[in-house]
Amino acid sequence: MDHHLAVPVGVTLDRYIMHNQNSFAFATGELSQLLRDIALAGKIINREINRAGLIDITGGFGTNNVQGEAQQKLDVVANIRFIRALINGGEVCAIISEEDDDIIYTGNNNAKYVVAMDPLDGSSNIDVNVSIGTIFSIYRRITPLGTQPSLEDFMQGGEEQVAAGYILYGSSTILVYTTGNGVAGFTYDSSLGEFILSHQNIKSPKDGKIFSYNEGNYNQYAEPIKTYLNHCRDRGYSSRYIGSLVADFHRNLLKGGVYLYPPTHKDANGKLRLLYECYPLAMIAEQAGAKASDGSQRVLDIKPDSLHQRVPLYIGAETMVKELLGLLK
Ligand code: P6P
Repeated sequence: MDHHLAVPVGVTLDRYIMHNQNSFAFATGELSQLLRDIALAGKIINREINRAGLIDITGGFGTNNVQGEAQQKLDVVANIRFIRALINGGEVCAIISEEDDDIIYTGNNNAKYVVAMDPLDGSSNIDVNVSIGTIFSIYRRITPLGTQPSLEDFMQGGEEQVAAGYILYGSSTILVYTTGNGVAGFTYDSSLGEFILSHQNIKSPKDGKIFSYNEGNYNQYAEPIKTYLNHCRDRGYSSRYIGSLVADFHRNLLKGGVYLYPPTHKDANGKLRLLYECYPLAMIAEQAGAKASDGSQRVLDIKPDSLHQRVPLYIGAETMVKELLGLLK
């Protein structure tokens, strides 16, 4: 049965999760609780973001993250909030985060799940009030319950994700996730403090007329990429690039479009991170009928080899990605 259609829009995330409780992914309730914990952290971050300008936490923190990028205070706040919510929720035994070099052990060694996350992607956009997002990916651990989790729990590959999602803090705040049975979207109603089901079963258009990439990198791209981009221009497609991955991805998911982050001189494997950006968005894309590739294979088929590895990303409408891949062959 397609659970999504059985649950009317307007219900809360909690009710939606309870309705799906009997599906395999939620069988014993821990994943349900984990999703609630993520939603709670999202509500807290949403509040921090909305008042950031008022209590001066938007500026740089003077520290750098593992990527060598200046940490915006909200980066640090978001990372702490998510880690704390996951530790307190008790369902997660280990976490990797864009903001931390090494695995974060929660001490809940009897917990079944591990989480890979980018707590606040696009944080350089905070000071200029551009939409930013949280991206998360959930795996069932493969190390024995009760033992210390390890790297292998995170190196299972994209196909092993049990859930993936993002929270977009934009003109409204929306949580979008999948557990492998389609994609649902929940819009935050701050007057209720609830995420409300607003997008029952997101299906991305098979084709589109929007292409998203950093024009400033154009001259660094391989010829087939340039050829594809010129096809888009010649057809009069709209070039839309917010410079905030979750915002660009979400717009293309709903409207139909393609986002490209090819290799550049600075980032020979592209800029985006496999474990907590590309894998989760690829799972969502495919569940919504779209596609995600690194230019030679499905993103979900890429074998991971390190926590913070980067891969090229071509993600969006099936027809657009297929045409691009045809040129890359
Ligand atoms: P560029 C933000 O730093 C980010 O990780 C994504 O959110 C965004 O899509 C991309 O990098 C923008 O990168 O090189 O175009 O500024």
